[in-house]
Amino acid sequence: MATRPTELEIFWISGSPYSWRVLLALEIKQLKYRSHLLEASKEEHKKPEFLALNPRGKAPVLKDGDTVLYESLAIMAYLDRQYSQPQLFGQTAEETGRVWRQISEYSSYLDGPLNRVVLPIYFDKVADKKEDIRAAAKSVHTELARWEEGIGDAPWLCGISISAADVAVYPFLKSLCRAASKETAAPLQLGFLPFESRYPRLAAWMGRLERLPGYERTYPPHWRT
Ligand SMILES: N[C@@H](CCC(=O)N[C@@H](CS)C(=O)NCC(=O)O)C(=O)O
Repeated sequence: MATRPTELEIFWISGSPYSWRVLLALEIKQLKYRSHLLEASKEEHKKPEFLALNPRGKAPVLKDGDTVLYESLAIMAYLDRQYSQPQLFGQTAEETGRVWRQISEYSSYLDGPLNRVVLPIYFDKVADKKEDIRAAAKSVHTELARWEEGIGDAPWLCGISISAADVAVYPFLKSLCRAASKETAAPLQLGFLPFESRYPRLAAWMGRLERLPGYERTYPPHWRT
C-alpha cells in the first residue's frame, strides 16, 4: 500500500456505477481509504453534511485532506495525478488520447441507450417502458458489437495495460448484465445473456477485471443479498 500523509475518504452508494469507478481506481492503485457507504434509502446523500461535500447530493465524493471532489471521472483524474502508479490515463500523449477517446465513446454512444435499458428494469418500470427498452437494447447491441471487435485480442480496452477506460466502462456493463438477468427482463428477450456467448471478448475482459486483487471489496454489497 502506498503511504500518504492524509487518509483518503470515499463516500459512495452501493450499486452506483459512478461510485464503483472510484472504488476500482482506489483498489487498482492499492491506496488505503476510509469507506463511507451511504444508505440511499435513508437519503443520506441529501443530508446537509453530505450536501456540504457535494451540493448536487450525488455519490461518489472523494476527500483527500482539504481536497473534496465529486464527479467520478474528475476523481479518477485527480487520483491518477496525485498517486500515479499504475497510470490509468496513459503514459504517452497517444495513450492519453486513446483512453479519453474510449471514455468519450462510452459517454457519447453507449451510456444513453444502456441506461434506457437498465434503469426501467431496476426501477420496476418494465411494463410502461417495454417498447423503449427494446429499441434501446438494439442500439446497445450495435454499439457492443463495435466494442467486441474493437478490443480484439487485447487484454484491456486500450491495449496491454489497464486504464481509466476499463475502470469507467466496466461498472455499466456489469449493471447491464445484472439488469438483463432480472426475472422482469426475461419476457423482453433482450439477447444480452449469456453475455459470454454473445460477446466473448468483452466477457473475457470483464472476467479479467474481476480477478484483480481488491475487486471483491468494490462489489456492491446489496447485490450479494
Ligand atoms: N456524473 C456523476 C453522476 C453521479 C450520480 O448520478 N450518482 C448517483 C448514483 S449512481 C446518485 O448519487 N444519485 C442520487 C440522486 O441523484 O439523488 C458522476 O460521474 O459522479
